[in-house]
Amino acid sequence: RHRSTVKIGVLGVPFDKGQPRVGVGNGPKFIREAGLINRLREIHENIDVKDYGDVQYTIDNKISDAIPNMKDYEHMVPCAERTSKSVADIIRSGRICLTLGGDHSIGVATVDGHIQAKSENIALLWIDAHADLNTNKTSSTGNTHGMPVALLAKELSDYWPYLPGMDWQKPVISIRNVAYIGLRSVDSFERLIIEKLGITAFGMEDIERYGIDTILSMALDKVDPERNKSIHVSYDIDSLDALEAPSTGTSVRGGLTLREGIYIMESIHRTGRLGAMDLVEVNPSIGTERDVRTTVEAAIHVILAAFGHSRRGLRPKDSHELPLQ
Ligand code: 4U7
Ligand code: MN
Ligand code: MN
Ligand code: MN
Repeated sequence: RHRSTVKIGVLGVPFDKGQPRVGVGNGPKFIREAGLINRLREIHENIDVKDYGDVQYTIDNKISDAIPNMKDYEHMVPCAERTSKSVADIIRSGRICLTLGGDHSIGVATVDGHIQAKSENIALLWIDAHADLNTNKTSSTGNTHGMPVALLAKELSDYWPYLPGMDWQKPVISIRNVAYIGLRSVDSFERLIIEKLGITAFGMEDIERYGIDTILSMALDKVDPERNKSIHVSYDIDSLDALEAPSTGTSVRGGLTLREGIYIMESIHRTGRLGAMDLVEVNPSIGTERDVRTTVEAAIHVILAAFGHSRRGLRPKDSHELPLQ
């Protein structure tokens, strides 16, 4: 009985220009400093982790102020292009790509990179309090961390103006391959789009009614009915209740418990088909020192579950050496 090797590539994207609050760019640093890499290696003996460091980008002056109501677009574009390339390279090298954000605008890039590497056969689980489904026309904030799913969805491409510098971002995903879990703060235009396109969306009231295990199989039945796709989990820490993850920019009460949040990733791990995971929106500049620790630890628990950490404990390597009769 041997565990199969789990190969992981960790990528930091210290990007904070998709939303107004400083600090979210330090998410990767705080998560690493809490010992992420070694704690991944401790999951079991067949874990192979490589840290690829942080994505660097230089701002593109040619496209400044190009798009109305998309703040700091000239930052988002080059960062996304670099991130997509790195994610694709990591997945092509045979590793599951774990991307640490940064704000959720980087989700455009990570999902794009995954699609590039796996030639489109992916299912996307968007674990979030929010739908991140605004276009520049519907957004009330102009913050691009509320737009990544709208940028990715084929069905919404007609609602966007031409996006200079984003020509690399294709093919995009069909919204039929996307499922939301954890929604509880959806803007009215987002709701309209969800209903009009029949997007698979499970809010907190659905989790209340059916339980997280049933919700997960319902979600996979929709986006991965043959159970053969590479799964991308884009995990916004604000999907967790504000008590579990206080240090985040757009926290909403009444969210997932940490137990539900961990269970989601344990289940996805058991499919054996996790291809990439993003853990975004941890902002160490929000809240007290204790809030930050709570939030970072929640993020780490969710990540460890994704790569096979078992709450039952590890079996000993040599059970015949047990000091028991
Ligand atoms: B996050 C919001 F208006 N919908 O578009 C917007 F409420 O990545 C919030 O999920 C977006 O944290 C939240 O700005 C983006 C707002
Ligand atoms: Mn989000
Ligand atoms: Mn969110
Ligand atoms: Mn947020």
